[in-house]
Amino acid sequence: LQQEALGKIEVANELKMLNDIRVEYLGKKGPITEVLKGMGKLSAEERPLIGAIANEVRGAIQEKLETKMADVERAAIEKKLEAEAIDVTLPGRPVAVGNHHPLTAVVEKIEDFFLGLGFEIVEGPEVEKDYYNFEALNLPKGHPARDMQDTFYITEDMLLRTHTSSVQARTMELEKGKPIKIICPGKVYRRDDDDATHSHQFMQTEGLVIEEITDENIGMSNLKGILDAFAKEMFGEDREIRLRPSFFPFTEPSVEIDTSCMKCGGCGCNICKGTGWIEILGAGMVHPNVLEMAGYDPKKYRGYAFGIGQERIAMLAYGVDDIRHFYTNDVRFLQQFKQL
Ligand code: FA5
Repeated sequence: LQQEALGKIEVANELKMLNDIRVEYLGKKGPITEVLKGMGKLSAEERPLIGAIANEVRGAIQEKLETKMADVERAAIEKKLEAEAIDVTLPGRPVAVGNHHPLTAVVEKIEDFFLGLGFEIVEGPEVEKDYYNFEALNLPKGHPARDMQDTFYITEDMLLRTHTSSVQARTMELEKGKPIKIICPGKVYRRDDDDATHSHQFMQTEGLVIEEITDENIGMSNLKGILDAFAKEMFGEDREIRLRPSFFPFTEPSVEIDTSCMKCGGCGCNICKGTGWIEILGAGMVHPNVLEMAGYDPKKYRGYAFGIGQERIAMLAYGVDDIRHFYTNDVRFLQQFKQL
């Protein structure tokens, strides 16, 4: 019996086979258990003799089974390790790394420039009260100049802000009578038809400086100087700006500022439509009515404000000829800005 069991164990090469052998020879219904069960029927002389033999056979089978099981398990683990082995000499798969969106890069550049001049950054809500977007900026309900900014209304008194000038109004109300020197970057919304230079959602950076009137009054010359330095910082030393008289109800006088087109230099491109100039911002001296509404005495304070169109700046800085590229998330477009 022992020889037979050991022979079977020898050729078994799977755990299941070994387990079957264990049940067959050592299980409850196996021959050794049978022998041990029948011990009572044996004589007193035979009992220790047969008992010793049965135990020896059981011990031998058990020992052989355990060693073989350990061997089979080890072999299985080795096989698995071999199959799952990692070849550390293989070159790694490249990880796709993203990069800054060109608009983010421009916002950061604009912020850096103005922070360097002592401006602080202030933010305001995109869902805005009609009051801060229009009324506090000298644009009462029904004012015809509201048509200049076609508006997404949410209710009669709530809207998606059409410009970051709303943050001007909020800050002035908050600071009441104190000097202010801030920029406010953020998203704005207008019911404009999308084309190469217009988007229904775009970004602006507002600037507002208010100072007490002294002998060294701040005026249009400060505004021009700061924005000229800004254009040179963004587009290079040879960039020029020009001021065109314009109208905004919240500034007097008002100007629109163009910068010379870096792409075509005036000979004709999609960005400047062949004029050689592209409008980048609106600006002016803060209207006395706006100062007064926010609690500033216009005889004691004056200030200037500007609203920069960020996409236009990015288009000029990176030679992008269609504003819609910024919002379509085409990876081929975005990957061109890896250096930013
Ligand atoms: C304004 O929004 C005024 N709030 C700017 C201002 C601020 C004037 C403070 C005086 C004092 P305007 O509507 O012109 O002005 O817009 C300012 C800039 O935003 C434009 O010069 C242009 O660069 C950009 N812009 C306007 N409309 C769009 C549009 N639909 N898509 C992309 N950029 C736009």
